[in-house]
Amino acid sequence: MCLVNETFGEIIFQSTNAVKVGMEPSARCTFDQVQDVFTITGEGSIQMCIQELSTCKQYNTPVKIVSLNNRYLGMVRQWQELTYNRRYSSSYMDSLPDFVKLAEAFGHVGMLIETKADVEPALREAIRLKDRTVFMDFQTDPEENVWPMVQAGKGITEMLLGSEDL
Ligand SMILES: Cc1ncc(C[n+]2csc(CCOP(=O)(O)OP(=O)(O)O)c2C)c(N)n1
Ligand SMILES: [Mg+2]
Repeated sequence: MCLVNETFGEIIFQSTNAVKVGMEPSARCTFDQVQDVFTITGEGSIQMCIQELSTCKQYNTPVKIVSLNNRYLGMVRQWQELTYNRRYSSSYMDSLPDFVKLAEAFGHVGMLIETKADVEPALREAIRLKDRTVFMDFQTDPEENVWPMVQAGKGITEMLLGSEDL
């Protein structure tokens, strides 16, 4: 299994790159165990390269897209919550598409995952669908924060490990 993640990355590059890994035999050969290519993304990031669903169709690349959908540009929202007293601006996503229909419109499999109990079965089903690109729309907590973080202007030794450090 090859995992491509977006942490600290350039969010367009991340998902586009997953398609490339799925597509290129030479990239596959560098990891002889690569069978399933998963990309873990957010609903904001994936929309910056959603056209790659067409590339997946054209080149028949069975990428599995794990989209963690919190209905926010989460990293931006977190800073606005902690530093700007929840004055959310341009970080909420109140006009999201139906990602299942969107995936299906491109000729792929779309799944909506709304409960904890459905997480593992959805992942197993995606792995079972070997030759298909599968878009998994996982609904997550809109205000869950990511820790640790270093606030603007603070040093690395002032890192916040959780909300108890605020
Ligand atoms: C091309 C590009 N533009 C902007 C950013 C800044 N940025 C980092 S995370 C983020 C929000 C991502 O939102 P989403 O994909 O929904 O992920 P979440 O944080 O909600 O899990 C943005 C805009 C970036 N990393 N790359
Ligand atoms: Mg998000």
